[in-house]
Amino acid sequence: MAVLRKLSTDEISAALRGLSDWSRDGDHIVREVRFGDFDQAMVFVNRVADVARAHDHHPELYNVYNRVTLRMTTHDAGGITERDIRFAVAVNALL
Ligand code: H2B
Repeated sequence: MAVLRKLSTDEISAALRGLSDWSRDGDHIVREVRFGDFDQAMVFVNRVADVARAHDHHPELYNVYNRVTLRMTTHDAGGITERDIRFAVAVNALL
């Protein structure tokens, strides 16, 4: 499947230029989001869970009080693919 092709460094850089607040950390793309409090962070986590179900693609999610960190990679491909970029676009649309 084409979307499961690992993107090249140049392709990842190009994708990130169009994707505010995400950065690359090795085989992941990463974004941290801060909210006013824990409850707002949890509402966001549940919206992200809906995106995950819709995309059949699942983030690594980390929470510390009002902060949520998302890390995306495609395990099936062993790196960053178009699926991760699409997921990040959908997450940004929530914010
Ligand atoms: N999520 C993530 N982040 N990476 C994957 O490789 C992955 C996934 N694979 N969710 C999906 C599920 C795969 O197992 C199914 C069959 O699409």
